[in-house]
Amino acid sequence: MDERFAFLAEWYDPSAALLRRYQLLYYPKDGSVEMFDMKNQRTFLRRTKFDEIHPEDLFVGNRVNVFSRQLNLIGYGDQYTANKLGSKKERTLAMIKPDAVTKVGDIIQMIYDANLIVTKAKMTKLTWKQAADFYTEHQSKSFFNNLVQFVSSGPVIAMELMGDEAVSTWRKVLGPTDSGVAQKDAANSLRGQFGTDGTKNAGHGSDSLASAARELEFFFPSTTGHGPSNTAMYSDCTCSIIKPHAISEVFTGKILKSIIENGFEISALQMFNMDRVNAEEFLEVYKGVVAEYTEIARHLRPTTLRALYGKNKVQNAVHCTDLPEDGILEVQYFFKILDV
Ligand code: RTP
Ligand code: MG
Repeated sequence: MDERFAFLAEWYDPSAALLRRYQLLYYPKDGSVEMFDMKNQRTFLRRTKFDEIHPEDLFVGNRVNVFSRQLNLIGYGDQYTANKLGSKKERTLAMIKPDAVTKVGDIIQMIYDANLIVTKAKMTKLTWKQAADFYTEHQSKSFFNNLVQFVSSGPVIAMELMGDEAVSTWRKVLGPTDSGVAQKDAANSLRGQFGTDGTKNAGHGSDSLASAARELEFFFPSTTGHGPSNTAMYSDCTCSIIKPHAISEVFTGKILKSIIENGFEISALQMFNMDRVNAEEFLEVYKGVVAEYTEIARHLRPTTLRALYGKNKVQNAVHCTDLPEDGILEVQYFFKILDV
């Protein structure tokens, strides 16, 4: 029998307004998927080849797109799958500190190069009090005031990272706490490249699974409350959306780097999971607008984001606002309406 991995998956069906549960089977041999409707006890999707699923995306807690349905992988379907794919997966909290926020593109590339993936992301500016709460374990240290002052001095980008041994892997990417030491002993580490000294050291990483759980809850609360607010300004802005295919093809770092190198300031940044209803609502104004930009881009503007990272007219890597006056409206849609 072909090797197969089994998952319990949930999909929110907007037309019936309910959560449907499936068993999702994946066969690595030919990259095919099969779905079984748990409630009605019948096959929902016969075994079909589906190139857009990557084996490394298959673990509990992740979200995968199967034929336009966003499935939440909520459990392993059998012991074999849990042992093979689940045992070492962890989540950790990564934070880009104010001194390295403009390096977000390189940093996201380093995250993917370390075989971790970004499952949540949000730019925020912490108040003094929030930063002090976040670093409460260091309250009694001599560097506490400096640290809190620094971390609340400008925007930070908090991310949830997932992957094998995410806690220690991410700390390895960060390098030694003191940037001076990092420059000497680990020049390619994040702090070796982007840190300045012992306090201004570009990034933070949870130091244990317990800290990771607490720190993820701080930025991305699972139940009550909203967590620190986003940084959207709603003026002189436009809305850029990196599309799902570009994220799974690992272009996020390069795209962000290019946006910054072209002179833009990223004034707000967040990862959203859009359901079909939101996506249709957002794209309503574009109905009937024919855009063949990707092909045109490849010929006329070969260095543009769509020429470099787009595949076709739908999977064109990035959305950007068409009309200047819609920029603020689109930013509001994400950062006011969807960020609840
Ligand atoms: P982090 O918590 O930020 O990931 O860093 P870490 O585990 O490598 O280091 P930790 O001992 O937890 O210290 C937290 C942050 O405090 C600042 N610090 N300044 N000037 C100093 O002596 C000093 N020592 C630590 C750094 O920003 C460090 O990352
Ligand atoms: Mg620490």
